Amino acid sequence: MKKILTLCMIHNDTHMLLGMKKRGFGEGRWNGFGGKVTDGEAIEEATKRELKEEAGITVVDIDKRGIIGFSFENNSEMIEVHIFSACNFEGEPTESEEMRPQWFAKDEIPFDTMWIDDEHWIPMFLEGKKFRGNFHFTEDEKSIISYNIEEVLEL
Ligand code: 8OG
Repeated sequence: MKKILTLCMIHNDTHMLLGMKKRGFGEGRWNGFGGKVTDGEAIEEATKRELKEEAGITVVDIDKRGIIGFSFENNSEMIEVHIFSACNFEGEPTESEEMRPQWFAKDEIPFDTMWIDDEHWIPMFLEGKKFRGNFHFTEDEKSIISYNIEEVLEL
């Protein structure tokens, strides 16, 4: 079974907006904003909905930048995360039950407190590249067993 998730990285020339995940999957880590695509919902629509729910902001233009598949040891479920970039938004980033937003300088991204795969693709993201990859994690989500990530021209 494959679950589709969204992830939107909000950024400007110098900074990136991340949220501290307060509960659930990925709790205690800084991340972009996103979540599950619900039945009948387009992926882009879900991306915008999650930004509104988790950070209180509205985006109009989003640009798809990556697709990464995640799998975990002893778990048959596959996760496919569709990663978007957005530079303009309306509203003030606001803490929600799920996320506490904070701006980080692009050269001070807190990789130590993020999903460990992020250091493999966020640099490509910041260089403006599109990418596709897969990561296979240990059951405790703390180590990567194997991975591949490559730049692509089209998604
Ligand atoms: O609905 P929920 O909050 O559980 O969605 C999980 C969010 O976490 C969703 O935005 C996708 C994102 N996510 C993963 N795995 C990883 C990962 O390895 N790295 C990053 N940066 N985000 C991830 O599900």
